[in-house]
Order: sequence, then structure tokens, then C-alpha cells
Amino acid sequence: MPELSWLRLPRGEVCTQGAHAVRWSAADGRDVLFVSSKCRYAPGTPLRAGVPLVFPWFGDDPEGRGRPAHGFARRVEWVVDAARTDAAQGHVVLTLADDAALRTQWPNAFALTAVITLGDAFSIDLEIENRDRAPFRFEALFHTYLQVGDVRRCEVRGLHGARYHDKLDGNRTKTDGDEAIRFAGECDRTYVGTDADCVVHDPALGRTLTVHKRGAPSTVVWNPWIEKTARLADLGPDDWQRFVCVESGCVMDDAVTLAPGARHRMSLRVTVGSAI
Ligand code: TA6
Repeated sequence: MPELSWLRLPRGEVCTQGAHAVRWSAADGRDVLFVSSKCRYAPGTPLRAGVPLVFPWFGDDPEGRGRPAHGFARRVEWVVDAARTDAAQGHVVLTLADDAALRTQWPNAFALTAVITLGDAFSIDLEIENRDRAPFRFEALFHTYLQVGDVRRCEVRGLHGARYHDKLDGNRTKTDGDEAIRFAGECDRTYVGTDADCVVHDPALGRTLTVHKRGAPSTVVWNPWIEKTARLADLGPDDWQRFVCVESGCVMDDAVTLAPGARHRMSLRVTVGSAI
């Protein structure tokens, strides 16, 4: 069975499949990204951990042709263009371009460049370039799994007043009237048209995690809770308590149409603060 290949850095690990930042530890040595207790490490299989990269579509195959959910970018090998580490941080650059196999899934010439830095902060900068002769429309998302002590005690702040599609209610459009998102059941919301940073308050671990973003007007907040977790083979039965996804990108209303030769850049930065 072929193995996955890894870039082992001072503060975490990046899998070359999917340019997937899987682990990152903060200055206090504690993990910040969640890794499922039943994560599967097999070529072609997405890892339920860290920051999967969603591209070129979000969610199920929009054309219903049986193509993989959340696109192909997280399932294929990227090329390592650079890897530099010093005592404090690691910096890697990985690229992905169309090839004959990918064009059977998505008939567009493109290039992706991911620049990942693991230090006291975590960051990914993703550039999407249209190398085709015609415009193309894409969705892209940093599907970030944040480790928390107990999701039932967490709050996510920053989305008050923002518009979202509620996947648990037929993707109906709603407006968030709450000061904070609190979790007492499955949550699957795609906020659109918001550049707001989000703060996860985690009293159980005594920290806050701030999700900063640029060029990414969508924020997805997801926790599968008990029943959906039981339906996911690569999540342990109690894993739902230990993570919240606060995902940043350009999806649904915020999908991007890119002209030939044009580039879109989106970035994610996660910082750790003390609980307040
Ligand atoms: O995070 C939003 C979401 O679309 C959820 O609906 C759920 O499906 C999640 O992504 C996980 O998707 P995956 O394909 O990684 O199991």
C-alpha cells in the first residue's frame, strides 16, 4: 500500500497530498488543529484533520456526476516547490496544476499555489490562477478543524448580523441575530458576504482561537454533533466534542469567476490567545 508523504516541521506537519496542514502546535506546545481519532491515512482519501483544501467546488458534486465531495484538490499529490525551516517555524510552498486526469473531472487549465507557515501563528495563502483561454467559476475553502476542550462550552463570535445558509434547514437564508454561536446540536451554516474575523472562545482549554481571513468572504461553521458523527466512519464517537470547524473561503454566493490569466488570492491566519 503506497504511503502518504509528509513534511515534518518544528511546529507541525504537512501532508503533500492536498497540501494538507494536518498538525500545528502553538507556543505552549498544545495542538490547535484537530485530528480525528479515526483519521484515515490512505492515498486518495481526504484526512479528517487540520485544514483540508476544498477546490474547485464546495459540498457535493454540483453536476451530480459522482465526482468527490469538496472537489479533488485535497485528494491528490501536490508538488513541493520549497520547504524552509528554522528553530521557530516552518515554511513550505506546494503547487497543483491541471493534468489529463484532473481535466476529466474539471475541464479547465489552472494552477494553485499554497504557501503554508507554521510558527507561533498558523497561515496559509492560496493563489488560484486561470491558465485557460476562457473564464472559469470555482469555489475554494480552507476547511479548518479547530481543536477545543468541549464544544458544548464554546462560543464563536464575529458573525452577528451576517447572512447565512442553514444546511440543516434546506439551505434557507437567515440572518444571525445572536451575539455568539453556541452549540447544543449539529450546526452547519455557510455565512456569505462577510470579511469578519471569528473568535472561538474555549473555556475548557483556557484559550481563544482567532481565525483571520482575506479574500475569503464566506465562513462555514460546522459541528456534526452525535448522530452525524455516528454516520462518519472516520470520526470517533466522541470526537464531535473536541472540534469546531470555522472555515474560510469563497463558496455559494461568494464563488469566484476568474478571467483567463487572472489570479485570486485568499489567506487564512490562526492565532492563539488567552481565554477572556
Ligand atoms: O463543513 C461543512 C461541510 O460541508 C459539512 O456539511 C460536512 O459535510 C463537512 O463539510 C465534512 O465534509 P467531508 O466531505 O470532509 O466529510
